Amino acid sequence: MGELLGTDLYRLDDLLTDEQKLMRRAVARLVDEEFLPTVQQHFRAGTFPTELAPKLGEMGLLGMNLQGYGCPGTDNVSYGLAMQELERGDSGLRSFCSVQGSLAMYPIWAFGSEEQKERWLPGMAAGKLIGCFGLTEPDHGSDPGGMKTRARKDGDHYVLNGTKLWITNGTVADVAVVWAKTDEGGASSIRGYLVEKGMPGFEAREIHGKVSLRASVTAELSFHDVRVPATNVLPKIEGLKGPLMCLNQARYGIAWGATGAHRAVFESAREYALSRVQFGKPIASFQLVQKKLADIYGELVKAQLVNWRLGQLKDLDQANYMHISFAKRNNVRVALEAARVAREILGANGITDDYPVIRHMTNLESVYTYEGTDDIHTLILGKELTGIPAFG
Ligand code: TGC
Ligand code: FAD
Repeated sequence: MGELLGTDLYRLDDLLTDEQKLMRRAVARLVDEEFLPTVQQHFRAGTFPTELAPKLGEMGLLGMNLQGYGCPGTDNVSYGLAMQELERGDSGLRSFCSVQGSLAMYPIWAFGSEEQKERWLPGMAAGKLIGCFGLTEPDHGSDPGGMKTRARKDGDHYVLNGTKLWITNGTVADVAVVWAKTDEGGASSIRGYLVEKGMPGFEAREIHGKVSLRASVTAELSFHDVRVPATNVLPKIEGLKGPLMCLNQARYGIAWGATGAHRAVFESAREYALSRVQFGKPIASFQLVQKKLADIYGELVKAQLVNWRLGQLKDLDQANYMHISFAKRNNVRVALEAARVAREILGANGITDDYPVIRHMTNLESVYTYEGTDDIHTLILGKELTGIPAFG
């Protein structure tokens, strides 16, 4: 897992198959040759290179671990390795793929009708159609069960009203998977609705002013009496469990992705420490700097091992949401700390986007919050360890 580093001290790559290593190399090449040369420009402009979507599709990176309907159906370690490489580029790139594959394609794949799957999945896998996922609302983030968005049955349609906030890919999406309660109320009445671009009453507005995850589209979605045909309701799921099952898929990808950002800041700090001379020596020769590098690297190896075991469990269908919370919480936390320390090693250069470190650092602040905040994952673990839910 550390092949590109040239410092795979723990020989983690021995845990991978040749096929997994080849796939990782192909994704690394895409990131190095087609994404990294433009990331600074996109980060500054607050844009995402949507034109990369067909290329991501061609490489099988959209809905990668799903079977059929044009999806490659890879094992979960391969999926994780790909997310790691993408986030070595930028969290925005991994986010794009996570939302498309795990939050928009997965619910259609797992809970959709045959007609819905045929209609959406092949185009989404190819990157020709884009999806987004609307769960969070202005007044309900960590507690999505309290959502206010409502769907009222009216003949063979549902009439949707409400607002979803912080929606990745919101303004570029052809289809939004929107979670809403039916007018009967109660948690079990939460259903998923496929809201299509252009449906009257549906609007997506981009959110500006982000200082984090700038190379990613984030939007507010509003629904004013949007008439959604009953055939666009996901038939095979009801209740909060539906969106939470999608989050498990995406959180798994984030646990791997965070180690990509972690590796990028480690490599940048190591290279800088070896070339920056102060007091007549490279700063890498000072004990305090070596300690910082050793700490960053040690946590990286541990996070990668957690991911590898998690991937194994997931392939055996034995990973539950507690395992995924453990990995998301640990790996994002240590990546963020690594980015802060790496920033310190770069001195004043650490605050410019000419180096990748502060871009990753600010991105990781979003990753720390989305897909369940660090606090929420702590409480999920706490509940597992004590049997006592402490959410409310
Ligand atoms: P609670 O009563 O505990 O659970 C309701 C039902 O769901 C089941 N369940 C899960 N099932 C599958 N996976 C999980 N992770 C599950 N967690 C719970 C549970 O067993 C129960 O089932 P049943 O059959 O008994 O009904 O629900 P609660 O209301 O107390 O909430 C629990 C809590 C706080 C853990 C949950 O709501 C939560 O995870 N909150 C965080 C919200 C969140 O993560 N939002 C993310 C939005 S999407 C996003 O951020 C995308 S970023 C995209 C990007 O750019 O990468
Ligand atoms: P809140 O829930 O209001 O939390 C505020 C603070 O209170 C946090 O520190 C939290 O940990 C703490 N807190 C809350 N409850 C508890 C508790 N019980 N105990 C202790 N502390 C608590 N959502 C989507 O649906 N789709 C998307 O595509 C999407 N993309 C996103 C992209 C970005 C860049 C960002 C930043 C967010 C995105 N989100 C998306 C929303 C994200 O999932 C939420 O921001 C997240 O779930 C937290 O909700 P909140 O921001 O409302 O914070």
